[in-house]
Amino acid sequence: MISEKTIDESAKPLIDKAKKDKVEIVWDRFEKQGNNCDFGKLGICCKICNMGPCRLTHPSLPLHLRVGPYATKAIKGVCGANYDTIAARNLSRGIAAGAAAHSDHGRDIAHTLLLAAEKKTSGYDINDEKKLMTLAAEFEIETAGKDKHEIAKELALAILDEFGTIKNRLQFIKRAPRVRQELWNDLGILPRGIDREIVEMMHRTHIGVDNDYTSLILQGLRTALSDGWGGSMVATELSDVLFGTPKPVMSKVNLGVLDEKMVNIVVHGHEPILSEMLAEAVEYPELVELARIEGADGINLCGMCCTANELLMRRGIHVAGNFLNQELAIVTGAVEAMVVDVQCIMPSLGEVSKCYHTLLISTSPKAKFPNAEHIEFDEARGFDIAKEIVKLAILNFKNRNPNRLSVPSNPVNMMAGFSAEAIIAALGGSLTPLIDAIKEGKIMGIVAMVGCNNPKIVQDKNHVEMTKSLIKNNVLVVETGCSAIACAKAGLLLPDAVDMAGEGLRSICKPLGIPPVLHMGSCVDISRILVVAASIANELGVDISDLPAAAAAPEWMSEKAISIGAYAVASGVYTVLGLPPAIIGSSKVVELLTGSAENYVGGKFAVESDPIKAAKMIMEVIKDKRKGLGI
Ligand code: BF8
Repeated sequence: MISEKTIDESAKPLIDKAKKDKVEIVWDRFEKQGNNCDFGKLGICCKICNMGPCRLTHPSLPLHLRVGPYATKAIKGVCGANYDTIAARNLSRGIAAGAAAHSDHGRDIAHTLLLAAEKKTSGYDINDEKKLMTLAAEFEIETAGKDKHEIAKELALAILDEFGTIKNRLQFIKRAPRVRQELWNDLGILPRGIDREIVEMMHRTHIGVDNDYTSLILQGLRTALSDGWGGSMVATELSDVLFGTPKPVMSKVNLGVLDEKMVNIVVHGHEPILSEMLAEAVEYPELVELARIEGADGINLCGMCCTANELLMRRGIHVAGNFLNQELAIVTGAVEAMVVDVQCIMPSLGEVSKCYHTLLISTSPKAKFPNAEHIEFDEARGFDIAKEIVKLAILNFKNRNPNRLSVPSNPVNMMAGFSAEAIIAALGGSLTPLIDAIKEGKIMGIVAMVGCNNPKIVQDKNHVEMTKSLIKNNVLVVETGCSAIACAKAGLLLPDAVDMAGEGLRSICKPLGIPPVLHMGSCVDISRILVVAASIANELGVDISDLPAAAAAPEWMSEKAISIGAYAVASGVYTVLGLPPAIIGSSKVVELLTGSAENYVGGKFAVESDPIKAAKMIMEVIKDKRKGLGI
């Protein structure tokens, strides 16, 4: 067990308070786990069929699992699956689950756009007409003589078709450099349909179907590509159409954004559909008045995890924290309601909220929680449901226990809102100044820092240390998800943070008034990073794999992060993970993903838990790529 749990100053006193209040939180449960399952860590256990669960012996297992009554002598599963098949199957199923989560989120946004276009919703409409028209042109939708709702309906239907399309090629793939599209096609990993790749991955990993580890991993990459260049890109683009394309915006971050004197509502999860309505509802005059009548100074809406990032990017709404902060928000005793939708929501929240007065409200028909009140969301009544939830939170204000109240002070200022469009606007209308700065060596390269928190690593430490090291070496860092929130809490998402950057990077960011670390949004918004990378590659007439660029997920934990890593690698990007995936038991799968993958797709994985060493590894790759480009 690590002795230090977090570098987040707003979280530290609340971890102590949880202990004092006798509330079990994530680090307590992590400690109770003891050592993780040794077979599981190596990826050599299989429970895909009921002849098992099977587990294989391995030289790196502890002695008591190799010799004696608890040992296994098996080097194959009952069906005959070997180390490579089992490890590749397990990893590929993780990719399919991650791709499914991102893509189902994308489908929900597309469905909301369809309902909004048909005027069957309450509260939703087309916000960014320019983006609507750009996407309509991309999907070859005739727009002449049609109003925005007709166009939006056709676009929503065309995009919903991407999930099960019989075209055999996702539309957004055309955004990638032509050489990359050809490479995917030649390798047989060009994604054909979003749902199709996920379903085929599940089919192939059923007992007795695809048993060749290379074949499994290649389909894993295709499935991941259907996420990055498919489901996630759909989620991002259509959220922009509905709610607006982000522009630079100032905000505040950490658990100190909760306000002792206000009704605090925390939105947590991923989809912006309900949270956008809540953002409207907290400003509804009758509800603001009700909050005053109930004795509060007002209503304070803030966010957790990627729902936070969605609201932050478009509205500047304050961010309470990232993945490991979710229980601690309730431990403040100041949260009247935590409203959750889907993904990365700990099942423990109901238990924790019972120890305080917090109402945990689940809203998605797909995600129900023990000890939560379920108020099902319906786009047709979006605004009314949001008002109902806000009212419940206000009426819960009086139930606070003043003796259990403790809100940290000193939230940190931050700047966010860097969509691809906002970056281009900040650069004066094109990517050329950025490309010139890269050519001149003022900016050595670009690194995408993404992914989660994980109690195996001191919260935020690796995100922050790695980012600091990279900007010092004149690398522009672009971030999403919990990584962006981690660095925001550390003050790296402020224009003043250029003082921590190398001279070259500083010389570019300072006159533009932008931070050296750009917040590009939620995890589905990694698709924005793909768009920027593809645009730079297209501008230079090269492939993405030729760019001085890399990715890192230093504290990853979710299956979505596995899918993200896989589509980054399949897009040609060197990707460093802070923790190994469960494949170590198969030397062949390890070699494929960290070695020969580069020969296939131009990108590969590396694993390094030391953030400074990981940054150094990335700098070496960036220098090599620069050499390759002759810059
Ligand atoms: O999708 S970074 S812990 S919140 S999975 Fe989850 Fe990981 Fe955070 Fe956003 Ni992404």
